Amino acid sequence: MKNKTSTIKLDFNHLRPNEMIERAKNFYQLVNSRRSVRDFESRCVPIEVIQHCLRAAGTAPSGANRQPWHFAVISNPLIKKQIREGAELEEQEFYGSRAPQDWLDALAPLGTDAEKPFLEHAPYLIVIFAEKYSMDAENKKQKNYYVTESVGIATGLLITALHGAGLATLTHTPAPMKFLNQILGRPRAEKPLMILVVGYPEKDAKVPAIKRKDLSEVASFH
Ligand code: IYR
Repeated sequence: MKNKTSTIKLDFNHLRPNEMIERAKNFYQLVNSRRSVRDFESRCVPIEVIQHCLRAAGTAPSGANRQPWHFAVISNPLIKKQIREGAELEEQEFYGSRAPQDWLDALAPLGTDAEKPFLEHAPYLIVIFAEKYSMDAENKKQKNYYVTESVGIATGLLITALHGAGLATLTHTPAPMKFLNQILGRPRAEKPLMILVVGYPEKDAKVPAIKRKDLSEVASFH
């Protein structure tokens, strides 16, 4: 008895080429209008929007279908304040001494610094954790596979879903991030991957004048 697979019929919608091109173009236009935002309004966002976007993130493919992600959604101002304090401590170290000059030079066009007011201003922070292993029914460690890849794909879907729903995001990665396990009471098996800051951009928010690489620079056809 080797075969443990049970199957269902694939639900797949075949489209005509012109319809495919039109949809692909429209999707590109949608995602091309996304920008990382650093100035957020504190205006509330309905939690249902966040919940649907998290469901979308959870559709990502994952190694051995382990779905090795956890999303901690924070709206409580006291917890946001703790996260800001923890992140700013790390960032002061980073900008003050830890970062090599070439990294600081690379960040200069973005105008970032150790101050992270958006961690308190934005209505939601979503901390994305990668589960290095899970616990099975007998409380034994069960290894997960391709964890960073899987959670990276889920995060991309989450950012895209939030953008599609009319929200702005910022991926924020204070390093190291262990302080997030402590604040949020998450187990050691979970590694914080990033903080996603979510909300509406401030009126007249400015973003750096940067360009995306052309298709010819990022793709080759063989
Ligand atoms: N984590 C720091 C530094 C930083 C690093 C990269 I790479 C960026 O693209 C942006 C910032 C910070 O958040 O300021």
